[in-house]
Amino acid sequence: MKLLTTTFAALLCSASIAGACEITLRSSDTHPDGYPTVEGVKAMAAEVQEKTGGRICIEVFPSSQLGEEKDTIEQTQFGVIDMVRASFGSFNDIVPVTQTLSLPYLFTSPEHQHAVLDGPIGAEIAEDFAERDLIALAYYDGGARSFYNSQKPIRTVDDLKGMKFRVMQNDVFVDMMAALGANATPMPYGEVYSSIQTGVIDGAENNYPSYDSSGHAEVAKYFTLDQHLMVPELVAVSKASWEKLTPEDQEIMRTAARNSATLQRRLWADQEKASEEKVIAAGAEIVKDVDKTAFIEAMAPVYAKYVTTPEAQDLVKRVQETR
Ligand code: GTR
Repeated sequence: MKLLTTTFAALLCSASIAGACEITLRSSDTHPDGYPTVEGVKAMAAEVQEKTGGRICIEVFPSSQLGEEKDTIEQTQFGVIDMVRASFGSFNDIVPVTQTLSLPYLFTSPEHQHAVLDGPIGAEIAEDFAERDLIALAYYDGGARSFYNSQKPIRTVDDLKGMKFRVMQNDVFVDMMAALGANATPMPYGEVYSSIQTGVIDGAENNYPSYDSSGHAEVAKYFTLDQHLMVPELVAVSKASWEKLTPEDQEIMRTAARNSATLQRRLWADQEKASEEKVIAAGAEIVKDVDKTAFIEAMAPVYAKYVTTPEAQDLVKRVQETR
């Protein structure tokens, strides 16, 4: 059914513009239609299609149709998929600098994160991605991630003791849970709902829009606004696909991606509010009076483990000093 819908959409898309698509780029996203990241890449697709007179089409495959995030990143590296929108948290094994940029409480606000990613640090990170055959085109918002679970309201670090939480498949996040006295179960996003439902894990952690759109709010109603992670999101193109484009078309892609980031960030802010209201109306209990200082202090061992080289120390310092 999903496939039929997509094929139909692709037909419509190529038929709607004079001239059929000469190049079709397949883009993967774990999120469903309507989610800000999916809508961001669709807006990029519309601009590219218009500016190339319909020659270049980007076909967005939402809802993990092309696979779970880590797999689709590898497929993009190898040119099996042309584009991927994914969280920095899923690039940890491939682009090590993303580990530093995924440290808990590193970014202090969306504005801080934008200033870092839109400045020289963002450009340097793009070079690291390019060395791994991924062309970084746009940094999207992913908000702040907080804990949620099916068992009880979490108010303090102590409340997390011994509980089991899903984290993304990334060592930084596993160590983060250990630093908080909890147990981490790394697993793909698509397995989280049933794992909470069957009690394999007590909960997970994410932003409001993901908590809402994944349905996790239905099975884990206690949400604690501790905002421990602000992990950037990326739109990347496979180097193999990129090199098939002319410099002019590459420029069109870059501009459209930049414009899509502006739109995505606006959609993100709206969706955060809408999802918060929706989960509360559906019965989620949100703990807002969290002593964040205690959470921040508990993360010291994670920094001690991951910020050891002069390069990592310098990067953390530069991020913290960015205004
Ligand atoms: C979301 C993010 C996804 C994915 C997911 C997860 O916030 O947008 O790309 O990384 O979290 O937890 O796996």
